[in-house]
Amino acid sequence: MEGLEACFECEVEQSYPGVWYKNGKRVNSSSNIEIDTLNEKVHKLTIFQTTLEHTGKYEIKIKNISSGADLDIKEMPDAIKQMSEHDRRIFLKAAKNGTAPRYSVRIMLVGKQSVGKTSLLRRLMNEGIEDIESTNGINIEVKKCKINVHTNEWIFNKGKYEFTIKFSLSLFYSENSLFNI
Ligand SMILES: Nc1nc2c(ncn2[C@@H]2O[C@H](COP(=O)(O)OP(=O)(O)OP(=O)(O)O)[C@@H](O)[C@H]2O)c(=O)[nH]1
Ligand SMILES: [Mg+2]
Repeated sequence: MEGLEACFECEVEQSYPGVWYKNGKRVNSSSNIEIDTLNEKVHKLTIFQTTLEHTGKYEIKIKNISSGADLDIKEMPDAIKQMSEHDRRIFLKAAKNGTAPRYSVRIMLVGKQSVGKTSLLRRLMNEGIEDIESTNGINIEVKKCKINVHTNEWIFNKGKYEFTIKFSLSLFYSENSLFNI
C-alpha cells in the first residue's frame, strides 16, 4: 500500500557490484531510496515511502545476470486517507512494524465510605459535585477522555467544546483513600 516501505534483496555467492533498474531505467539512491550492500553479498534496494508511481518491474544486474520482481503498490483506502495526518502516521508506523503502543488506562477509585471517591471522579472529569449522593455498592462509570502522554494534558469533549486539564498523574494517596491507576 502507498505510504509503506518496500524492500528488495538479492543475495549472491561472490561479491560483485550490482545495478538496480526499474522498468529498464537505472534506479539511483535518493532521500527516499536507499541502495545498499550488506556483507558485500546481499544487494538491497529500499523505498522508504512508496507512492503509486513506484509500481513497476525492479531488477538488479550483476555481471550480465539479472534478477527481478514486480512491485504493485495499492492505493491507500479512503478511510486511511481521511485520517488526520497524526493518526495516519501512527497507522502507517503500525502497519510497518506490526504493532503500535496503545495508551489506555483504567482508573479504579477505592476507599472507605464518604472519603470523596465520587467527588474526585467528578472533579477529574471537570464536572460539578453539588448533586452527589452516597454511592450504593459499586458504581461503574464509563467515561472517557484523551490524555496527551507528552504533555500530561487530559482532553475532554463536552458537547461541541473541548477543554484540557493539565496535571501529572502517577499514584497518590490521601488520608483514607487510594487513587490507583
Ligand atoms: N471537605 C471536603 N469534603 C469533601 C471532599 N470531597 C468530598 N467531600 C464531601 O464528602 C462527602 C462524601 O463525598 P462523596 O464523593 O460522595 O464520597 P464517596 O467516597 O463517593 O462516598 P460513598 O459513595 O458513600 O462511599 C460529600 O459531602 C462531599 O461533598 C473534600 O475534598 N473535602
Ligand atoms: Mg460515592
